[in-house]
This record gives sequence, C-alpha cells and structure tokens, in this order.
Amino acid sequence: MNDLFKTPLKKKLSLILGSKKAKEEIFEDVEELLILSDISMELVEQILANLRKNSKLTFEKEDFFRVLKEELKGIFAGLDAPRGAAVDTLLPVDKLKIAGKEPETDKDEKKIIMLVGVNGSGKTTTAAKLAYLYQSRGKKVLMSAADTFRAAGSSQLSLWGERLDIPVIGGERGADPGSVVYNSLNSFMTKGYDVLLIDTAGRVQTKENLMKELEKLTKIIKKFVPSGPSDTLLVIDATMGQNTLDQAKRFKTFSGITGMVLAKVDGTAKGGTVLNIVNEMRIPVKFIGIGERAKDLAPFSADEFVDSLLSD
Ligand SMILES: Nc1nc2c(ncn2[C@@H]2O[C@H](COP(=O)(O)OP(=O)(O)OP(=O)(O)O)[C@@H](O)[C@H]2O)c(=O)[nH]1
Ligand SMILES: [Mg+2]
Repeated sequence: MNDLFKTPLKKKLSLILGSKKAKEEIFEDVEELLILSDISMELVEQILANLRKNSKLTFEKEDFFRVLKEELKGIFAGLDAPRGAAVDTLLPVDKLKIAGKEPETDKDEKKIIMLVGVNGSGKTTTAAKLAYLYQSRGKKVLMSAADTFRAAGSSQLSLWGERLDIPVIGGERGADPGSVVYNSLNSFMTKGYDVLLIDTAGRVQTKENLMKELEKLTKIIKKFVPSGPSDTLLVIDATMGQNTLDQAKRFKTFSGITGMVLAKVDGTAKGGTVLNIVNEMRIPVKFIGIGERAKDLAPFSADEFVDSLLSD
C-alpha cells in the first residue's frame, strides 16, 4: 500500500529537513505538518516530546524518518497484526455458545459481525466486502440489512447480495431494525450459516435515541448468542477529519466496538485520524477499504500504514 496517500508527508518533511533551519524551527514545522495530517494536537505534542528527548535523533533525513516511523508505529503497540497477516487470522470464525444449547462445551463455529458508524462512512460496502471475503474462504454467509431507515438502505445491500450470490434478510422501509436482526438471527441459527454480517443504518453519534437503538440490537443478538456479536466494527471514513475520535467514543459506549475498519483509504491524502483513535481508545484497526469493489478490502498493518504515510 505504498502509494495510498496522495500527498505523502515524506516529501514535505524532506523539504523541512533540507531547509537547514534551526532545530527548534524544524520541530515546529514538523509539528504543523503532522497536525495538517489530521493527527490531533495532543498526540502531535506527545510525538514531538518523544522526538525531542530521543537521543538517537539526528536531522539527517533517513535517520529522522526512521525515528519518526518508530514513534508512529509505537502507537499501535499490542494492537497490531503482523505485516502480511492472513485475513482469516484477523477475524477468525470462533466457537460461540448458542443460547439454550447445553452442555456449555457444545459450541458452534460461527461469527456475527455488526457494522456501525456515521452516515456514509462505508458500512454497507464493508459488509459486502467482508461477506465476499468469508464466502471466498468457503464459509456459508448471510447478510442482514438492518438499515430500514433509508429507502435505499436495504436495497443497496440486496444488490450486493445478488451480485455476490449471498442471501440478504431485510425489511420494509421504516420497519423496526430489531425485527430484521431477530429474523436474521433466526435464519442464521437454523439454516447452517457460518457467518452473519449485520449492516446498520448510519447515525450521527450525538443522536441519543439512534445510539440507544444499537444497544437494543446488541441485546437481541444476545438472546441467541449470550456473548453478543463476535465483533462490532466501527467503520470510519478515512477522508474525515478529527471528529472521528468523538464518533469512536460514543459508538464504543453504545455498542461496545471491538475493532475498526478504515474505509476510503484510497481517497485520502491524510489518514492521521486513525492514529488519534488508536492512541486514545486502544481499539485495533482490522481492515482498510481501498476501493468500491468487493475485493477492495485489505488487512490493516501499522507497519505498512506508517510506511505509506511516510513513503516517497
Ligand atoms: N473509494 C472508496 N469508496 C468507498 C469505500 N468504501 C465505501 N465507499 C463508497 O462510499 C460511499 C458510501 O458507502 P456506503 O457503504 O453506502 O456507506 P454507508 O456507511 O453504508 O452509508 P449509510 O448507510 O448511508 O450510512 C459509496 O459510494 C461507496 O461506494 C472505499 O474503501 N473506497
Ligand atoms: Mg449503508
């Protein structure tokens, strides 16, 4: 993913480092550049403080980049998949305890993934991409169109379903998304599916009633699988600025997100926003969206991400 970012930081950083300015001025320019890349002021200050006290830092370009990269990669410590990790290992299909099924050891290999996020972030497309991924790995996949809010909400996923030959359970526009989720879980449990992808309606994180609806959806899933969804993925639009941290906090409160998908990475020159969220919330980024086709989903690797952020 070396050419992901259209205005590489590295070029601008190289100019700064080549400017022969005084050390302090260089730090100030670097600081400004990182802020312009959507990294929050707080995190930039933290990064700069670490650079300042790093005795190994010189202002030779390659050396500076190496230290800066280490610093940025360090933000993902403990939350990162190894470079080149197989997609299957990121979100494996685990053994889940099914409600009412005894004994406790009698668990099924199933996966339930719910996608949440603000309007237009890329949830429906990501649901289809994940469905395609599991299908291509031989899993029997079902999709649930719990976006009954928009007229096109359900039909958009159905269209993907037709294209990928994956069944979709939806409802009429305005129908209770809870009932769609309930019906989907019913089919999922009784018809031998392995993976269920639940696409939800876009919602602004400040609308309390809509956020509570997510809590309700999780509760319905728990009626079938006491531990709830295997994963609740927050889909974030990589082209959006700093407001994503607030999004992540609110969605975590109401739906207990377990991971993130950074969509539309192909369309941004910045991308620093993910660093803020990971730094503050310690939630892993699982995938990146790199286009509009079903196969345009890649595992997230901090190594590759930082390298591409600082590539030529
Ligand atoms: N270039 C690019 N476009 C994407 C990507 N993911 C989604 N899109 C596009 O972004 C737009 C919105 O995507 P959706 O999947 O409909 O977003 P959503 O979150 O389901 O939207 P709502 O249901 O309205 O909240 C569509 O035009 C998608 O094709 C991506 O990784 N790269
Ligand atoms: Mg949608």
